Amino acid sequence: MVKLVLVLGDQLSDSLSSLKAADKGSDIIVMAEVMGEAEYVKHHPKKIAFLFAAMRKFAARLEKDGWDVQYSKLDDPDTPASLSEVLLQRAEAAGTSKVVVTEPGEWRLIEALQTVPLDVEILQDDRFIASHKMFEDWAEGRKALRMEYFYREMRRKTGLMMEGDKPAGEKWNFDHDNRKPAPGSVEYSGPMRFQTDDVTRTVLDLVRDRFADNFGTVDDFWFATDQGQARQHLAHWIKGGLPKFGDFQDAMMGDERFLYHAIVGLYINAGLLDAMEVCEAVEAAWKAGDAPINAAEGFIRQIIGWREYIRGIYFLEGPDYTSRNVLQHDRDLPAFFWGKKTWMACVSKTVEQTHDEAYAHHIQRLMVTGNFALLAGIDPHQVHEWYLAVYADAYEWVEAPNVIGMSQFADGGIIASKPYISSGNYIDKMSDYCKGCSYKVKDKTGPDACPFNLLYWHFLDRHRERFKDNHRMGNMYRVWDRMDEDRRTAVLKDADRFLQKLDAGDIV
Ligand code: FAD
Ligand code: DLZ
Ligand code: SF4
Repeated sequence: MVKLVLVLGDQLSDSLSSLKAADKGSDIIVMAEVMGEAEYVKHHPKKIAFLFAAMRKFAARLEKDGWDVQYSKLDDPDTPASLSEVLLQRAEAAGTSKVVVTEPGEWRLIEALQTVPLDVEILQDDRFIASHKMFEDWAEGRKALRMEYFYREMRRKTGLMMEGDKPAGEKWNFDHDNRKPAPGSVEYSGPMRFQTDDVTRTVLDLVRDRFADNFGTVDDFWFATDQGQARQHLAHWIKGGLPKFGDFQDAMMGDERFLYHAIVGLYINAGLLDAMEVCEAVEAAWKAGDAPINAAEGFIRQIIGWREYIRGIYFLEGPDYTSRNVLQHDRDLPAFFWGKKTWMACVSKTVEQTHDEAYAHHIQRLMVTGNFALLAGIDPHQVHEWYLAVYADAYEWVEAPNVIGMSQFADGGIIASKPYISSGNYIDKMSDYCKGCSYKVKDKTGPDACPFNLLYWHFLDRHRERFKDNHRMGNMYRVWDRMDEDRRTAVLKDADRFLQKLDAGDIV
């Protein structure tokens, strides 16, 4: 019987398991742009445009390679609203009930495909290095699922930067060298920017027309939209950005949105770049003496360590993960996350760049917007939906553990052994934001005090019962307890006043 092979927007890889299982002579590739996928959260217009353009180009290439591709465009009048309906429509037309698909990266879609009244076979996504089975075996019986140990297994499994059974340079982790604050200037020209071609131009018009109300813009669109371009970008970054990637990985600068970051997450996650291909290219640069060991190891750890570990957690923890909220935070997401005014320069800059680029780097996501949401007690589900919508690299398998787990501690500490919180001090040390801020980072109380300073202690005070015995937080509580009582009272009062203003919708 003829099979329909459903290829999703983030499955644009030649090596996809569903394509490998298909017969070019008889099977039909189904791809579709549908409102259901574009609207389950209000995705950033650049993310939608990137995916639609990349999907159209991938479909054209498959067709050129001899596949029968049935592609539904969003503005075709007979395109249904959901992927399930597309499958039913295509199945009826082809007189078949058999569907093959590589496992989607969101429980929502897995469940939808499992309940569509067709014979749907879901294959493993073997673009990832660790299978579900490997991760489950690794996790089995462990008290704590710490990434560092998983990463070592992955180094052994891939052989990346290994000398026999020992790590290159005799250390697994060179992070000690990777914590430099914002540099005076950046020597890398940033990600490769691509001219819009005909396919992309048509998609940009469509997205401008249909998604005008979504947060973000398609103006100044520069993303790669096919494998060839993504590879050009990768080579450009390895030459210009990788050598200093490690040093300034945690730094933040108001006028340097990309610093030395790779900007490859969106390409790998959509399938335009392969994770091992990227790591091997980085390893080769290090071997050739073109990148220091702290940069190469640090980067490879992000991909074979963090990225794989995060996916493992998503599938291990199951579909209820995104509704976890152990800290019982219930404040609404403030309007400044959607671009309304805030006096906090760090937040304002991070949101502005997110609006323009559908991108912010890890420390901006974790220690600015994420840190604020956690300290202020924002409902983690709303935080999760925001991150899922606004970043071009966001799909639930990778976004949810990073937000619910790493950033908001809403899973109770599966990923993070303590909450990622900081006062303004950390932001001041790592960035140049505070210089241009209406608040004073050195002020610990009073009308000009940096809100991160106030909320930091407020968070620790209100969650004392949960965290007081956490050995990594003992120092924080000791500092708080040593402060004189008047000072503590003033901090908590000022923090309450700030939160009241936030709740009232005042500009803060
Ligand atoms: P670089 O800084 O150059 O890092 C290289 C690559 O390593 C990334 O492209 C990515 O593939 C991988 N990587 C690094 N850290 C992680 C991580 N924690 N989890 C998974 N992969 C990682 N990453 C996403 O791909 N999608 C998301 O939706 C996403 N949401 C995040 C939300 C929060 C709150 C936080 C703290 C992190 C999130 N991350 C997410 C991880 C990380 O911030 C992005 O992968 C990274 O910023 C992408 O930019 P880059 O390609 O320039 O990365
Ligand atoms: C994110 C996204 C968007 C915006 N649109 C589509 C689409 O129209 N068609 C499609 O096949 N995929 C789209 N995607 C990606 C899917 O949402 C993604 O495959 C799932 O969330 C699983 O990761
Ligand atoms: Fe952010 Fe506080 Fe610095 Fe302002 S002073 S930029 S709010 S950390």
